This record gives sequence, C-alpha cells and structure tokens, in this order.
Amino acid sequence: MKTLMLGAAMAALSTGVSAQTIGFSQIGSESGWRAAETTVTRQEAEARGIDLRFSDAQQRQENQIAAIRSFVAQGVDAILLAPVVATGWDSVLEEAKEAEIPVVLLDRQVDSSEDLYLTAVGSDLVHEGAVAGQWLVDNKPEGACRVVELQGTTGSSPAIDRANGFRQAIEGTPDIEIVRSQTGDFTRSGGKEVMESFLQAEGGGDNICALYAHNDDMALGAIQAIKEAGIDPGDDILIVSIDAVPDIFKAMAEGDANATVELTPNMAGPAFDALAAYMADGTEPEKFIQTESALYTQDDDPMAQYEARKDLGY
Ligand code: GZL
Repeated sequence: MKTLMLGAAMAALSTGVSAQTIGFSQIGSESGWRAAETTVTRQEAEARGIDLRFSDAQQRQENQIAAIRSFVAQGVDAILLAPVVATGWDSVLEEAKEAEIPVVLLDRQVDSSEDLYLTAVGSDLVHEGAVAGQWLVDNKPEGACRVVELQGTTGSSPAIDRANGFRQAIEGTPDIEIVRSQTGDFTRSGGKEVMESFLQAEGGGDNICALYAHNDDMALGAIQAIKEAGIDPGDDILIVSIDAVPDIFKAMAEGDANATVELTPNMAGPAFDALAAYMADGTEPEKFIQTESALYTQDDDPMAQYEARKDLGY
C-alpha cells in the first residue's frame, strides 16, 4: 500500500498538484444528474492525482454527518459536501473547522455561517427556476394555464430556490396558476407516483396545462404516468424541467418534453482548483463559484444534445 501511495504522490507532484486525500460526502444516486456528478468528480480527482474517499449517504443527512466525522478522524486534507438539505450542519462543520480541514460545498447550499466552509460551487438555483417559469410565460397556450409542480427533496436548497424562481417569473402572468405542488424527491419513481396522484385528483389531464418539475428525472417519471393515462405529454401537457440529462433530450426529440435548464455535473473541477490554490498559498476563493444555466428546447437539435451527453456517466 505504501508503494502505491508513494506512486500516487509522485504522479500528483508531477502534475504540480500536491498529493491530497479528499473526502467526498455525496447525497446518493437519486437521479441521472447525481450519478454524472459522481462520475465527473472521480474523473477530476484522478486527473489531479487526488486520493478521493467517497461516501454515498443514500439521501440521509445523518449518513453525511457520520461520513464527515469519519473524514475528520482520518485526517483528510479537505472535504467535499453535497448537502442533502440546507439545515442541521453547524456542529459537524464546526468540527471540521476545528480540525482545520477546509470544506467545499457542491451543487447545494447550507444555512450555516459562511465561515464554516471555504466556498460553494453551484448554479444560481433561483435563476434556474425563473428560466423555467419564463419559458412557460413565453410558450403557454392562450388563456388560463393550470400548472402542477413536482418539487425536489423537501428542505433542500434546490427545492426551495427553484420553487421561488419559478413563482417570481410567472408573477406578472395571472393566467398561469400553480394548482398542485408536491415533492417527488428528485427521483423518477417519485415523479411518476406523484403525477399519477395529480391526474387522479384532477380527473384526468384536461385541466392541466403544464408540469414544472425541479429536475428531469421527476419529469421523465411523470411523462410515463401521463402516457399511461392516454394523454400526450409535450402537447396536451407542456413539460419543463431542469438538469439537461440525456434522456430528457430523447423525450424532447419524441415530442414528449418541451424545455430543460442545464446544470453542469462538473462542480468538482472548480472545487479542486479552489482547494489547490488555497492549500498552496492560502488564496481565499469567492464564497460562491457560480456555474452556468442554459435553456434548451425542442428547437436545439435534441438528439445532438443527447449524443453529446450520453457517455458522461448519467
Ligand atoms: C441541484 C442538484 C439536484 C439536481 C437533481 O443543484 O442538487 O439534485 O437538480 C439532484 O437531479 O437530485
């Protein structure tokens, strides 16, 4: 093992990056996007000669807290945390700070004080919701448009912020009304089950103009439910969501989905770069390193978008 470690250290030094051991507390594998984030993080670590200690929390905060404590006990050089929910992190982040181990947040935010983490790498989650809402404002049919909403994990920053952003965007369009809203926990199965209950409660799809899903996986599950009800997704019910995973582009090409807002799975690259600078000479990064959010629709050659993403680990 020693020889292996030395080899890794030498390889890392050859790339000008000190050999680092970094703990990664990942939420789980609830969505295609999450799987891609894990794949890309492993690739970015390998490219930098970083020894990545990976923990899958199965979407449970207590498992993430235990993983962080374990990383602290192991004396890792830094910790990556994708926090499943926004609250409840103060004490464990204090422990990492006490141990002088920098923490970088990936793709979600925490309510803790900024001095408890080095930086956060992620998208503007409110803006993502607003882009989705603006697409509906610009593309809804004439007259009243009753919307059902599949929310992300309750208490997570994307669920809170994407809900707020969408509502801000539709505020000036009284024809658009969100009539049902429920969490599908960012999973396909959750999206399917909740969409089935929406359709049952609404007596079918005639009174539903659009679905806004906080991620593509819930939208894809909902599309299945809509089809099984004999309704035409993408036409009878417009579908707008977020992530830009390959399968949503396949759905778009088939006319079953209308729009998605891209979320890059590469949060780790900017995180590792910020850590390298900080650990080399104490360079303090900005507290928020923002990633882009681009809108894609059926007009953007969906199958080309699918081909460009299908091998990225989703
Ligand atoms: C958002 C990210 C979300 C993705 C989902 O930044 O945390 O978590 O949109 C994933 O696919 O479950």
